[in-house]
Amino acid sequence: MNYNAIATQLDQASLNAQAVSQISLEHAIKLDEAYAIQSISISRRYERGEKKTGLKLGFTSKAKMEQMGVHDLIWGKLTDKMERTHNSDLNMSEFIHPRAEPEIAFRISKEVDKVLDNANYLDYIDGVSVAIEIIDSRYENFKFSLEDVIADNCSSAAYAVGDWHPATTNIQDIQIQLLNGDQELHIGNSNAILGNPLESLFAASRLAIANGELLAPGHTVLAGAATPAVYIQAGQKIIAKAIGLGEVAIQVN
Ligand code: OOG
Ligand code: MG
Repeated sequence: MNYNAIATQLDQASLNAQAVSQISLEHAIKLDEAYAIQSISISRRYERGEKKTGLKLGFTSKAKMEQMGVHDLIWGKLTDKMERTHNSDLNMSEFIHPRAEPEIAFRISKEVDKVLDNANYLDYIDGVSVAIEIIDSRYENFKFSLEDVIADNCSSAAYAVGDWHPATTNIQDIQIQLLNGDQELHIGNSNAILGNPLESLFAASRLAIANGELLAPGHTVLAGAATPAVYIQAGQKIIAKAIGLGEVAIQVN
């Protein structure tokens, strides 16, 4: 199997906002092959000048695993092309079939050189925030196997983080909501993320160390959604809110 060709196909699907068929329908790929394809497709982005802005974890909650029919945690890379600011516009024409989900984000303050845990993590992050992640599977009908979605950089498409709050701000057992204007779309609890969203930061550090993936000051880690994702449409104002973390919004056009 030609990893390069598949990586190019997925990268082009994202660039042209044009869905492709699932790899797994034609090739039996393993997890490590899927991550190898992901790496190549991300290197295409870097070659175009995109800069890495962090890492994201996926399927860290039962709500997400059940919605998408998969069973394991996955991780992907974030770049500056995906980054949006609070209240900025998101143009539907740049995406295939985008969905939004509410997340919690961490800001790295020191290069991650060991696996993080409860005793050391405050030396490595200087902020927590509520975030919106926009996922946009490059596969037709948003359908994939675990390997397919990994190769596709875990559907990463865009994200916006709210104001950064001190790293000691409580993020455990807090309500997290996704809204369209004042209409609630989903409500969840932060502990739906691996029992405690900090576990997601710890897992990101473990994966970064194991794979030689830099997590450097200023990088963002997205912990994964606590609720299912929703398809978005032009005209919506998508807001993620979490108790004690405020809110972040994007305007869909
Ligand atoms: C894969 C991405 C999952 C999350 O927060 O669980 C994810 C997908 O659902 O398309 O970002
Ligand atoms: Mg997500």
